[in-house]
Amino acid sequence: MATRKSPRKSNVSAEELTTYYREMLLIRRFEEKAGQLYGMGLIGGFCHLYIGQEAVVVGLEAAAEEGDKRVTSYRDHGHMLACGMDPKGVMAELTGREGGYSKGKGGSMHMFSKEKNFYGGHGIVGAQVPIGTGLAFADKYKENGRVTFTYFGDGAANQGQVYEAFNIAALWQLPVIFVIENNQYAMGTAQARSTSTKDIYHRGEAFGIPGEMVDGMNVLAVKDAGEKAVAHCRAGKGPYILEIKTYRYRGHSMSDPAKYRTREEVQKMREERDPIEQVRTMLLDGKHASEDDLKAIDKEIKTVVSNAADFSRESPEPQPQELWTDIYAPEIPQEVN
Ligand SMILES: Cc1ncc(C[n+]2csc(CCOP(=O)(O)OP(=O)(O)O)c2C)c(N)n1
Ligand SMILES: [Mg+2]
Repeated sequence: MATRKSPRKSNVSAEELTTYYREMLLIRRFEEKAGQLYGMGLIGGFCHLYIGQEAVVVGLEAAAEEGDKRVTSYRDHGHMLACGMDPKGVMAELTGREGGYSKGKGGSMHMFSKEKNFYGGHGIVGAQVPIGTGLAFADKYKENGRVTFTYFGDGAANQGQVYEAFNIAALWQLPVIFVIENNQYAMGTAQARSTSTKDIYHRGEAFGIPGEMVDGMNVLAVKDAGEKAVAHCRAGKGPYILEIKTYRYRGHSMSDPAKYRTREEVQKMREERDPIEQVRTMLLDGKHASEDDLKAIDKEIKTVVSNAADFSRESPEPQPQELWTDIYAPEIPQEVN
């Protein structure tokens, strides 16, 4: 199957394009700010930025409906923002403050929102794949028509538990979309050094799971593919695999010497394939927006991000007695919403 290079353009409204522009820009600016706060020593622990990959979550969220679920790895800030979580709560969690989504006790890799059906944030590579499959099992059991987006990386795709999850998802025809965010590197290891095949989307064939490859730098291509996968799952046909080819501009985490690729490689991707620039060009060329309109959006996003950063510095640190809370569930939940 070929990469989707020329998604439909004709029936995309100016409003829709502007929404994607705004959502991707929010992630980009938020991550840049997180990088700055990390540099200032305000964020402790690990911090994995999503810069470059914005079209993946924004495109897939455009294909999702209310009540659908998502779960991902440690590179999770973009997923949270794209599903509508509050930038203030996310940033305050990064700085370990009370106003954070996990009350400042989880940090970058461990945030959740029941309200937005965001099930983490997981630091163990691949751990979220069986979890996402389990969420889909609950939905199938309850016959509620919901779909779970289970995101993982190209590196994680080589893990055994992924294939155990594929097997059970196919056997029970679970409504789960396995989203492989192939950013071409697993820490410092290029895909070609770790993975026996160039493409990964066909890894479900042995289980009867259809898969397709998607241009992850093009938000419209991602949305199209997402809609197809969602329709497949909602029709009760079981799981679907999307291998979304993308690229991260920053290091694996904030402490990455970046010796495994050249500056030129990153620069080329930024100049030729940037997902935000692509939408910007579509908006301007199609006369859907003027330079001034886009400047106004940039300004608005800047304010949202700077308010989030202010909140993340002003919110107090958690009280010491918080060490003893949120450890065990007070009761075993009988009903999962
Ligand atoms: C089970 C396990 N093994 C190793 C690690 C260390 N580790 C953290 S991220 C990572 C690479 C994963 O790469 P990929 O799945 O491609 O995701 P990306 O970071 O590119 O988003 C590794 C090996 C870990 N966290 N968990
Ligand atoms: Mg990767």
